[in-house]
Amino acid sequence: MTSDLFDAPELRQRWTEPLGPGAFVLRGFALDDEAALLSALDVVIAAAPLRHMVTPGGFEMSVAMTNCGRLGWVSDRRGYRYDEQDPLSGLAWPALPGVFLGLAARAASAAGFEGFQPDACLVNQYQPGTRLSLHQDRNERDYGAPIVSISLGLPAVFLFGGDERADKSLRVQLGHGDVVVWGGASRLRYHGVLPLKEGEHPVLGRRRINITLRLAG
Ligand code: MD6
Ligand code: FE
Repeated sequence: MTSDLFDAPELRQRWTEPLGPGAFVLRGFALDDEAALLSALDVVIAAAPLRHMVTPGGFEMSVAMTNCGRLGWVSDRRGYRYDEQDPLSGLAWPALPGVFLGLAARAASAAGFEGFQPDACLVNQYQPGTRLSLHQDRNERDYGAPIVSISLGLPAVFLFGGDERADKSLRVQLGHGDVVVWGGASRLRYHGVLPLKEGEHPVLGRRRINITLRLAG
């Protein structure tokens, strides 16, 4: 078998790995939607370009971000929050693509969360060297809804910690097409991403894209 054939999405395996209570990695879950996800992503980024936001402490984030959906996650000197407007344009964020919504609902359901209807979608772009420091996701209104996170492009090591910053972290490799669903008792666990290793992905090139879907408002 040639390596090309072996790498074909239809021949890659799908399986589920539990990460913790209410948290799962669905390996390869996004592969069937690869083409539609990538073209929807292009539409979103054309309307709301990726940009490096500034933390409340005044540091430029190494992750480049944009959003789609009714609410977008933003950071600036005033703090972190969800906003209905893109601060770059003053306009509403681009619509949440149907392919994102459908995949998010199916992934949530596969993890036991029925009827997931996100209103916020954050797109993160990592280049080699980019990292995301340990944090909790706590700007959402209702912690009862899960978060669905889609990884595309270069692989990354995701750190899945505990409820306290100092707790030991699990290291989870996330690759192209992997989906993490995370809610319930794991919803407020600390997490982050180690500096992305140098590499070239056959579809996305020298980068990793992570798409997180949430019910924020
Ligand atoms: C990332 N993800 O994988 C960053 N947060 O690029 C997150 O910060 C994240 O993947 C909450 C739930 C799932 C996530
Ligand atoms: Fe997060």
